[in-house]
Amino acid sequence: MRFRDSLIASSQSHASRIVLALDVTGPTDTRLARAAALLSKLSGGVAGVKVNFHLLLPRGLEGIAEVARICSDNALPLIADIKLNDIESTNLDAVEQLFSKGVDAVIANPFAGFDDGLAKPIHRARELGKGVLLLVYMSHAGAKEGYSLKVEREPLYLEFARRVRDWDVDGAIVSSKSLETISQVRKIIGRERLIISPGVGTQGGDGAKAVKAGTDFAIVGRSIIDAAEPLKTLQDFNRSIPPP
Ligand code: OMP
Repeated sequence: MRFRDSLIASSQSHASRIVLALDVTGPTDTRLARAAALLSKLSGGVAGVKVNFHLLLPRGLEGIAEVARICSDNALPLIADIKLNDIESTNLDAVEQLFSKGVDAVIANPFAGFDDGLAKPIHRARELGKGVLLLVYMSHAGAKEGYSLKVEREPLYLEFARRVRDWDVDGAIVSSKSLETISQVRKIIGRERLIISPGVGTQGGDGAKAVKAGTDFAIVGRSIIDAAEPLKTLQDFNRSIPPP
């Protein structure tokens, strides 16, 4: 089974389109425990989990292995948000380490290119039944300074969307706030690859509108994990963004 199929299956069995960004902050030696406590409350109502440097740095691979164990016990796919963007030998070593500790997919930057950049990590992921997601259009204000740059008279993100299709990775990360971009990317990558959209909630994106435009999954972090009642907030998101 490919990663994209396991995320869809998990989304259906948990009745949710939310990928929970476990971006826990606070003293670094408390973060893993806080992440575990959040997961024990929320795991039944999310499609998947994403970890970023907030958790990757303080406890390294051993910390991630623990998060991966909890995710796997709850049949939740785990994405490592490392925005991979280096030469092939470095990229390959990073994904081998993460995949060996139970991570199911990584986020990579298509700017690195295929030859001697992302080719081997993508092949390795497929061999192992793991996933790669490419950044196609980011959710912060400065995204337009890069992803909208005109190259041969068209914005760069259209080329990045074609890379998602041509490199046959699992999907695209596209801002939930750029509805027109979501529809354009959907047309390029087809139905069989995923669109996963960050920026819902705290950054101002609307998950339901993004889904209407073509998004499959909404990444939500602070709005849920920093809420006074994370479970109730998650349930509200699951009501407002209809599950598949
Ligand atoms: P919240 O803004 O708290 O919901 O968190 C969003 C999460 O998605 C963070 O982990 C970001 O690093 C990540 N993210 C974006 O916010 N924007 C992007 O364009 C891409 C990502 C990402 O790759 O996940």
